[in-house]
Amino acid sequence: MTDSRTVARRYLTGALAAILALTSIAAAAPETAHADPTTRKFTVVNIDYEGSKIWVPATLVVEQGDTVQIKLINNVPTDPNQHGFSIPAFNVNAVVTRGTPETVEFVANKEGVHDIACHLHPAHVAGQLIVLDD
Ligand SMILES: [Cu+2]
Repeated sequence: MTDSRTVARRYLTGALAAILALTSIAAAAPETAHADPTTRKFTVVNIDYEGSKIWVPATLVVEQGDTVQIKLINNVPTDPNQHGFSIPAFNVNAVVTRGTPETVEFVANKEGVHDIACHLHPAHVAGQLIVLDD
């Protein structure tokens, strides 16, 4: 005969076994919430929009720890023939001459929203590098 305490003990033992089983499944499952660091490649072009210069795309999104490779193309036909691509947070300071693409590479090891600007002509429309917390 089983009294209520025995039933309760059996129930709790079963529940504990289920929790342990679920925990071990969770521990064995591959991590999906955070991607492994990878190399993110972008091509960004300088354009002239009604007299304003802007690097397009203006917003780049990566995850913390990623290696970021950005090919920079300046084919704006008007002078000056050089524009800057600067991300001060990562000491990126490229000068891109019309017709001569440049590539910058760095590790995005600081999360947050970081300014992108032309350090030669501060009147440009600025952009952002968004580094997501990993
Ligand atoms: Cu410029």
